[in-house]
Amino acid sequence: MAQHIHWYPGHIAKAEKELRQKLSLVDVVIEVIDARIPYSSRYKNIEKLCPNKPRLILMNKTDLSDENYNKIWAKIIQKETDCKVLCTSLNNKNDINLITNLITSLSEDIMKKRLEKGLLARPTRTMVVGMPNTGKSSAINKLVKKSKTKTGAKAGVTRIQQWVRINDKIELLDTPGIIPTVQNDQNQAKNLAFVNSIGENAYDFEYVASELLNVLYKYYKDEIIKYYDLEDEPTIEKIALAKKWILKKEQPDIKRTAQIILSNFREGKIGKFTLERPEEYGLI
Ligand SMILES: Nc1nc2c(ncn2[C@@H]2O[C@H](COP(=O)(O)OP(=O)(O)O)[C@@H](O)[C@H]2O)c(=O)[nH]1
Ligand SMILES: [Mg+2]
Repeated sequence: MAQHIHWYPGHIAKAEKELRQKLSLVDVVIEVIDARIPYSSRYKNIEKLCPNKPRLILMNKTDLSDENYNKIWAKIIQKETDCKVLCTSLNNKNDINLITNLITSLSEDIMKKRLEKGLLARPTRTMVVGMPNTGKSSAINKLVKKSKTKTGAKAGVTRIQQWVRINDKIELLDTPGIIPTVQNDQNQAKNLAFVNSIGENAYDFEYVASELLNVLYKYYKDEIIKYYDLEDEPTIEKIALAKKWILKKEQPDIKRTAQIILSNFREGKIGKFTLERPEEYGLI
């Protein structure tokens, strides 16, 4: 099986350029990361793409992550980035007012400076950025639901992008900024593959599923063993046999089992898991 996740480095420069352009249009950036992989789902270059711009970090999908680690990671990221970090689960009920109030307060200085320079008062402009599948569209939909008023294309903005008025103080770009998940870090690539943030053509299911089993066995041994009725360390083959996912002649159906393991994890069926620990990265 292919033990590697493939990258397409040509895309990164173009994606970064587009992202930088979009970011230049806004006052406050909303960055969405995945609470199950809080380290790997952050784009370490974002600060360079929008220097000195206030950012609100939504650590999303906390309904799928380990609640013992949500606060710990939020605190670490807040300290490291000097940005406000909010734990969210955007497909559940969420206090959107909390997000809009934070955006308004993060832009206070910028708005004050505009007035001091003699510029006209205007709503705070914001946009959502993040890696694929972190919940960017969900965030936009939730914010937009409050008000459906599109304020029309502005000069310098591609036609397909629209500003949506969220309230009397905030305008949101209705398309997200997609952070390229293209870096030469296999550990990060694996973590992103676990949470379905990387195109499925880039990797082998069997490889990614067996790596996921290793991580789950390391951090959530009892849960993973119990869920698949195992006795000891999980492998795809053992799970296939235990669950009777077999082909002709009693052969374990490895391919199908690998896919099921990945889906079970991604849907939170096995448990609420956080796959990264601060100490792995020397952060504690
Ligand atoms: N469980 C859970 N699923 C979420 C959450 N936020 C988004 N999703 C789901 O994750 C998937 C990707 O979300 P989407 O907003 O399309 O992500 P995008 O690719 O960043 O725009 C969708 O199936 C969403 O329903 C969350 O907080 N919890
Ligand atoms: Mg989307």
